[in-house]
Amino acid sequence: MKILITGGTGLVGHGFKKISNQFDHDIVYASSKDCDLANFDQTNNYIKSLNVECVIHLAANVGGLYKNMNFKVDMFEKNMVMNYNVLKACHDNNVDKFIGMLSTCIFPDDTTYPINERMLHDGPPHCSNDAYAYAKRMLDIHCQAYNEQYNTNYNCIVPTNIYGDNDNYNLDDAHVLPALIHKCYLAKKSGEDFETRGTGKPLRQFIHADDLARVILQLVPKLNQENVIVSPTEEYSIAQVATYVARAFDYEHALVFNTTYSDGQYKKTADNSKLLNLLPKTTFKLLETGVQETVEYFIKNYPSKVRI
Ligand code: GFB
Repeated sequence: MKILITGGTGLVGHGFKKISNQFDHDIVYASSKDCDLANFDQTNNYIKSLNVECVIHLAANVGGLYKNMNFKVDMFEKNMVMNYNVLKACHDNNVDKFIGMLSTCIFPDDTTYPINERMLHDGPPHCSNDAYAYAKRMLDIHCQAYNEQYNTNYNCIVPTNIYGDNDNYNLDDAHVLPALIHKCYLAKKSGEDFETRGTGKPLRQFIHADDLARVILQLVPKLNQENVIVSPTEEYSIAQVATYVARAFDYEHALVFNTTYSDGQYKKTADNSKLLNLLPKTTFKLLETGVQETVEYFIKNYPSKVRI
């Protein structure tokens, strides 16, 4: 297939580049330098020019808990505009298949666990990321609208917290794992405490970007107007994650928790049984192994080749 991947130079885009040789696709990796997805005419002309059969839309304005809490307008507006432009351009240029990216954080906060694909609109999301969550929920609604009116084959993947090499390690905007890796690196260098924000009690599921990319390409021929949660089953406390990071830096003794910071959502436990029905042999990298590898990547590439 000829496939366009938007956000092709980001965390998951990088994962696709590492595993795509396992598949026989002609993949175009687009970055914001190739096309401003906030501009409809540019987006439409770009997708028209490529003549692709499938679009995997990874481009998004994303960030960790604290970025979501502090930049709600950006998280809402930039994602609404990009998603609207890309999906409309896909339809206007007869792209057969679309795969968008949601996240388990957009599901209802007051719910029963584990969450599954049918529960997406059953209630308000957590207040810490409601702006981002509703923008992403509208992508699902937009896909369904096209599928019902034009019988298109537009789908969404729902990953849990993603991590891996080419992540954003900015201390304020990053997700928890890259933020802790950057902090532990700096703490060890200066001999200071390794501070984890919050109580360390919240629970999260983590998927390595390479695993996510591989699973998405395996799902491409199978998806038919549906959403699929993509996640390992295991759930870890933030304290356990911080311990894995500290252990990878051989700096466990300095781990402290700053409870003046928000914990955000306590958990968002996701049910991956639909995925395992579609792809029974799916395996995921163990978190401790993935953390060790990502720490080695960070140490090797800091500061010039990492986003900080
Ligand atoms: O990955 P994260 O920022 O976002 O994880 P969410 C937040 C959890 O990690 C909270 C703790 O419980 C924080 O208290 N934490 C500890 C830290 N130290 C740090 C730190 O230095 N930085 C960060 N960021 N967290 C996001 C959503 O929720 O999940 C996004 O807001 C997105 O929209 C993402 O969907 C996948 O897991 O809470």
